[in-house]
Formats: sequence, C-alpha cells, structure tokens
Amino acid sequence: MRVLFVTELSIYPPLGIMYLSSMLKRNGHYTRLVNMDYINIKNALYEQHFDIVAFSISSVLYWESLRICQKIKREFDVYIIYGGAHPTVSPEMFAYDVIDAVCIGEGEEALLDLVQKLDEGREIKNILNFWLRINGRFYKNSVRPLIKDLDSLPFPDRELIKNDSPNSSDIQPIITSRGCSYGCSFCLQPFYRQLYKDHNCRIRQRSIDNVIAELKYIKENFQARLILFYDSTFNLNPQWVSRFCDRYIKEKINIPFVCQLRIDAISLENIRYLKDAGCRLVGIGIESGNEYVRNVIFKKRISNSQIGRAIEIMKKIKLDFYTNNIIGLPWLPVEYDYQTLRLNIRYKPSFANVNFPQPYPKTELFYIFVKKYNLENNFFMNLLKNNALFVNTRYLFNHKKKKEKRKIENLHHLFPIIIRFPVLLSVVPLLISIPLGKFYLLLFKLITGDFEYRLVSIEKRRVRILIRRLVASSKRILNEIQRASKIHYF
Ligand code: B12
Ligand code: SF4
Repeated sequence: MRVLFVTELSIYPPLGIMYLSSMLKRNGHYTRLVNMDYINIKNALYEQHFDIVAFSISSVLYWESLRICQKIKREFDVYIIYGGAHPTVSPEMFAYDVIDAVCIGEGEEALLDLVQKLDEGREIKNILNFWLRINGRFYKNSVRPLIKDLDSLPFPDRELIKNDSPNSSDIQPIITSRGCSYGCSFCLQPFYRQLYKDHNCRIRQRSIDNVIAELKYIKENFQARLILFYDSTFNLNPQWVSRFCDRYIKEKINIPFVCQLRIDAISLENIRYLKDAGCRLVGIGIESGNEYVRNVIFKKRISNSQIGRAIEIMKKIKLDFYTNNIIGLPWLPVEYDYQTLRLNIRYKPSFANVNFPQPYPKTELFYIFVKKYNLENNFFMNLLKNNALFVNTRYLFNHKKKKEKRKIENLHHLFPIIIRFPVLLSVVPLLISIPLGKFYLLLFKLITGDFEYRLVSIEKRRVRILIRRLVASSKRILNEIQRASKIHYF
C-alpha cells in the first residue's frame, strides 16, 4: 500500500511518524511525508497514487487538519487515518464522516495491522487500537499491549525527512524510553497510564547498545550537528544515564546533544557524565516559583530546595540549562507569578520558556478548569476551534477584569526580558499595568526568537544566528497575525 503521512513540519522532526514509516517500509509498503497544508497534500496526491492519507496531530492541529481533510475527501478517493496525541485523547472525532479510522495510543503494530488487512481486503473491524467507520457503522476497539521490547522496533525512518522537511538533517531527534511514572496535572502521561492500565504499563527503556547503534547510524549517514533527545524525562533511570554517557564517549559519537531532566533525579555524578559526553543544554521544568502552585495544582512534586540543589550542581559543572515555566493560572493573583519570575532571576537560566496554562483534554488540569468555571466538557474543543487558547488569552482570562488580564499578558511578554535585565524587577508592577501589550509582544518575539535559534546560540555562531533569528521572528510574527485574523469568538 502507499501511505502519505501528514503533519505540521518544523525543524523538529516528527519521530512518531518516522517510527511508523520504517515499520511500514520494512513490510514492503511505500511512504512519503508532507507538511500539513492543503496545497502540499493535493500536489502529492496528483503527483503519485496513494491509498491512505495518515494524519499525525496534537490538539493544536485538530481543527486545521479537519478543514484540510474535508477538502481532500471531496477531491480524492483515499482512506483517511488519524493518530497521535489528540486522537488518543479524543477518538470521538471519528464521528466526522471524512475520517475512516482513528488510532489510539502506540501506533507501530496497529497501523501495520490495518494497512496489511486493507491491502489484503480482509476484515478490519476488530483491529485493536482503532476506532473505525465501516459502511456508516462505528466499531470501537480497545488498545493492544504496549510494545515491551523497544529494541525490536526498526530505527525511525530518517530518509523520510531528508527532502520534505525544513529540518535538513542537521538536528536529529532520538528517543531512548517511552512512558513516565510521574503525575503532573498538565501532562498526558497519567492519562496514557490509565489507558494502558490493563497491560501492566511501565516505563520502557531501550538498551544502551541499541541507542548507540542508532547514533552511529546517524553519524555515518547524516551530518547531524545536534542530537535532540525527545524523552520527556531523560534521567528517569540515573544509572542508565551514566552508563550511556560512558559509551557515548567511548564510541566517539561526538555530537552535541540536548535533553530534558527531572530536577529531583539530578545528581552531581550524572551532570558530570552528561557534560563530559557532550551535553550542551538541559531543560528543567520549574513550572512555578510558588510551591503550592507547583506541587498542589501542577502536581510536580519538586521542592524549592531541590531546585536550588540541582541548579547549584549544574552551575558547578558549568552545564547550561533552560527552564520551563507556566504563569497566569486565571484564578490566582499575579503576585504568584512574580515568585516564578524571582526564582528565574535568582538562578539565571540560559533562557526561560514561559507559557500560559494549557488545559489539554483528559489532563487533570483540564478537569480543574472545567470544575472551577462550570464549563461544559466541550469548552476545550471550542477553544481549539477558535484558536483562542494558543494565539491569545482572551478566552482563557475571560472572566478577569480588563486590568488584571492586561497585567498577566504583559507579564508573560516581559518575562524573558526581565530575567535578562533584573534591574527591571522593581518596576514590574508599573510596567505590566501600562497598556503597551502589542509593543511588549513584539519585544517578546524579537528577544526569544525561535527555540532553534536559542539552541544554535549555544554553538556560538553569533552572526548567522542573528540573521536567522530576525528572519524567523518576522516569519513567526506574520504567521501569527495571519492566524489571529482567522479567530472567531463565540
Ligand atoms: C518531542 C515533543 C515535541 C517536539 C517535537 C514534536 C514532533 N514533531 O513530534 C516539539 C518541541 C516540536 C513539540 C511541540 C509541541 N508539543 Co510536544 N511533545 C513532544 C514529546 C515529549 C515526545 C513526542 C515523541 O516523539 N514521542 C515519541 C513517539 C514515538 O511517539 P508519538 O509521537 O506519540 O507517536 C506514536 C503515537 O502517538 C502514534 N501516532 C502518532 N502519529 C500517528 C499517526 C497515525 C496515522 C497513527 C496510526 C498513529 C500515530 O504512533 C506513534 C508511534 O508509536 C511528547 C510527549 C510524549 N512523551 O510523547 C509531547 C507532546 C506530544 N507535545 C505536546 C504539546 C502540547 C506540544 C505543543 C502544543 C507545545 C506548545 N504549546 O507549543 C507543540 C505542538 C506542535 C505541533 N505542531 O503539533 C503534548 C500533546 C498534547 C495534546 N493533547 O496535543 C504532549 C503529549 C506532551 C504533553 N503535554 O503531555 N513537542
Ligand atoms: S511533565 Fe514530565 S515528569 Fe511530569 S508526568 Fe509529564 S513527562 Fe512525567
């Protein structure tokens, strides 16, 4: 069969699709990947014959993908499959008559099963992991057990992203584990655990040999200048990390890398190993400077002293780090967010990512929002439909007084600037009450640029970075203006 994969392409390659693609190719099927854009998909479908169009989407891509899907279905006779984070939490989407099948959870075995059976013209209604529409009737199947031995999977298909992606192979992603044992309220991992509770869901870790073999393959075949570990938490198993770093050095992999660490699992020994192996930057989730918000609302289970200890270790070993922060819980006063700002100023990260809370469906945070504001369950779908959550916060902070709303939005835009120039801290209350939102937003975009440019900046290629950052910022601003103009409020 011939499968056309579709997702929003960026410099971060879609590892999930790459795994699915190698599984299909290994079994004799043909695959291609295009950006989630109607014209691209249409051109690909005119250029070559495809039996299946397979969308991989997160929640933010849902409505846009559906709009495109409706056009495609009108014009071409193709079978449409959805998979990824959003279909996993909202498989009800298959009620839309343009979607033929929705995959819940892990996709390698399930997709291959469906594709083989479609190819052979066999019955598909009982395929595990899939909700299907067959001749107007719906079939809902449960999930199959998770793949126990991740080493048994073929390496992700990197050829797939070689030509059709903005990535151009110099940033290569790799994942060493699947799953997480923690229960943060804004994350999907607790839901995945619930979804797979009948299948002894546990963290699955690849062997060091297998990961090293993949890294050697990358080194030999692609000119990677940076490896991105996609593991949500790279140091869930600290002994594995030390042994892995040791091998990374011995096998002379020699490619700088970036990973995300859990603060409470950071140790001097691990950070030393990471640094020696070539780790350039680590991401840590502080989320909030207030322990109540961090641990009671976000369920992070990390204390201020653990943060302090971990950062001291990174400073001692001179390993750069960035922080992930969430500000603006709509029912709390802005003073809580000042604490997050102060914590960042105190520890001086290389940069601070800052986001408004995003209550994705089926996360605990989502239910907190629904309960707090007596919202119906379709509240999130409406947010998505109207792009209201991610483009701006008009809806999220709807119930707030105009003045309060302005303060939190301004604080968000000024956050990275204040961290860079802490002298501004004393005038923050004044700065955030001035109605200069658009100007602050512009500053925010210019200062933060794209994450990639911050990553590149650790390579100290300053002039090139500056030019790329300016181009990227202008593109992003234009895109967002375009997206914002499509918003309809309800
Ligand atoms: C790395 C990562 C990123 C990277 C790269 C993403 C990419 N291009 O793949 C970057 C930094 C770009 C990113 C961005 C975002 N991310 Co992200 N990301 C992740 C992370 C940590 C790992 C993804 C991964 O590669 N996993 C490994 C692969 C093997 O698994 P997988 O991608 O899930 O794919 C499997 C299945 O889902 C399924 N599958 C996937 N697609 C398809 C398609 C078909 C047809 C089928 C049958 C099956 C199938 O089969 C695959 C193989 O088993 C996940 C958390 C996690 N642990 O999964 C969050 C996660 C996916 N991200 C999330 C979010 C929220 C975002 C952002 C919205 C953040 C933001 N505010 O900007 C953006 C959205 C970007 C976009 N345009 O969609 C959420 C999604 C929640 C939701 N309901 O949508 C997650 C789950 C984290 C969380 N909060 O819990 N992300
Ligand atoms: S945010 Fe990180 S630590 Fe928390 S549950 Fe998700 S993956 Fe695990």
